[in-house]
Amino acid sequence: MASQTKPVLHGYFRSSCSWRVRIAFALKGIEYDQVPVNLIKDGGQQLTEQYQKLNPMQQVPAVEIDGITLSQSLAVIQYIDETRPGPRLLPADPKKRAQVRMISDVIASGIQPLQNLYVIQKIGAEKMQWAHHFIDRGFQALEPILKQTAGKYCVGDEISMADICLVPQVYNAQRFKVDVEQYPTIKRLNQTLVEIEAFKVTNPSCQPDTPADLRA
Ligand SMILES: N[C@@H](CCC(=O)N[C@@H](CS)C(=O)NCC(=O)O)C(=O)O
Repeated sequence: MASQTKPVLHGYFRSSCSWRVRIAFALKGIEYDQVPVNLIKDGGQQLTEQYQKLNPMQQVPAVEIDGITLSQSLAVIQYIDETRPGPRLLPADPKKRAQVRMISDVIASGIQPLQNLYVIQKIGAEKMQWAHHFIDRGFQALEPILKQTAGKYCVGDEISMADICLVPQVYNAQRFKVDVEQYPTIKRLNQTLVEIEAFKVTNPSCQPDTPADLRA
């Protein structure tokens, strides 16, 4: 049962996983509060004992919603979808739903964890090349998958969790200088999606914790 209290998103403006949740809230028209967790400042506020109580994985996002605390952006998105009205984020058709989950998993399990901050900090001097390699490798797999599944959006013509995962991952790819031109389907989908209001208002460039020099 959805409570009247606004959900609270503990996140970071530039975290792709936090951005996924912001997009889901925006697509559903759900008001929420944001509590910034700066992943860089003070050695990383996600590593504090206090934050660890919210998410033992010491990562953002963590979401307080309906009396529970959830981490893992895909679990949050699916919970929102199952408990709130508004456009479906996972299609009713089982085949399309499986395709949405497949694409979301390629990104959320097969790409993002390999370029996550904690991992690349461990890599050290080679971190740019490392992240570039794994995003590029992931996109080489994602491009033919999307070629098969995409219509206007990642799976057919309805926006879904797959689109929610794609846009923040393309943003990360650009940060790590991956040439998105090599991936025409990914590029086309991203160009379409970034023009949609729910993706625009949740962009890292305009969040409460976006530093002045990165604001657009
Ligand atoms: N599977 C998790 C991954 C969460 C995650 O990797 N979060 C990143 C930011 S996108 C993070 O908090 N990194 C902090 C760190 O690596 O120390 C999810 O989907 O929520």
